[in-house]
Amino acid sequence: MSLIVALDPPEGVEGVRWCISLIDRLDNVPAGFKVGLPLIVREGVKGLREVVSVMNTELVIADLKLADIGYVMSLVTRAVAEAGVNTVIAHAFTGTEGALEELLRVCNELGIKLVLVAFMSHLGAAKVMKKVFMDLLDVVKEINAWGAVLPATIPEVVREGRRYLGTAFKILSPGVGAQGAEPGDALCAGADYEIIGRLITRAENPLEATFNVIRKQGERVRACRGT
Ligand code: BMP
Repeated sequence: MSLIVALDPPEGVEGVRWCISLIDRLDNVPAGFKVGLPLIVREGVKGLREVVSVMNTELVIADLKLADIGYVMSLVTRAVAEAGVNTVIAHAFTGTEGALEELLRVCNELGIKLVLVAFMSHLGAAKVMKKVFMDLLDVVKEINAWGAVLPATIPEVVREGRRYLGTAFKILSPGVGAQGAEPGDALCAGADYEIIGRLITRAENPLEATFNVIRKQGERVRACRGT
């Protein structure tokens, strides 16, 4: 299973209820759920805990996009760990000494997987991140993160990331659906998971949309691998 569903409650809904209702409807079919600031800022760690308590997936990701000194990132991580998440996302660009090294120590202590953003999926990211992409991949390697976020919208970046990182790291790729990539694009380029939000969460029938995505991923992967 290569699908992670991003639960970003839209404006005007009650965040906890919105997330729980989707988790319920999706019946733990995806490999994981990712929640982030749109839920946590509005509902706090207490709301996060409520949402996490109904998940029964392999990956329970807090997408905090941490980018601070190690001390502060560690404080935040300890707070969300208490809600039961097993994976945290931080930015790679803060570097190792004084930042990610310390965060990794805390993640290891708490049994949390650390995923680092090495390239983003929106248009403007390419302009800046292209220049430092290899350096960010070096940070992923140096920290020995569990995985890296690389964009489904730019499959060459995923391909290059996979070549450089080898198979010891997971690649998680957002950008499918609302941002333009097709299900399976990133998997064909070497990603382990595609992170998908609105294509599923805003569908009239989210479970049916999930099965459609899984079917398309399978078709695309079979076509690109010639199997
Ligand atoms: P959607 O499929 O609705 O576009 O959602 C994508 C999800 O992936 C969002 O939760 C967003 O925060 C996340 N994401 C992204 O879109 N691009 C990135 O480069 C990194 C992300 O984490």
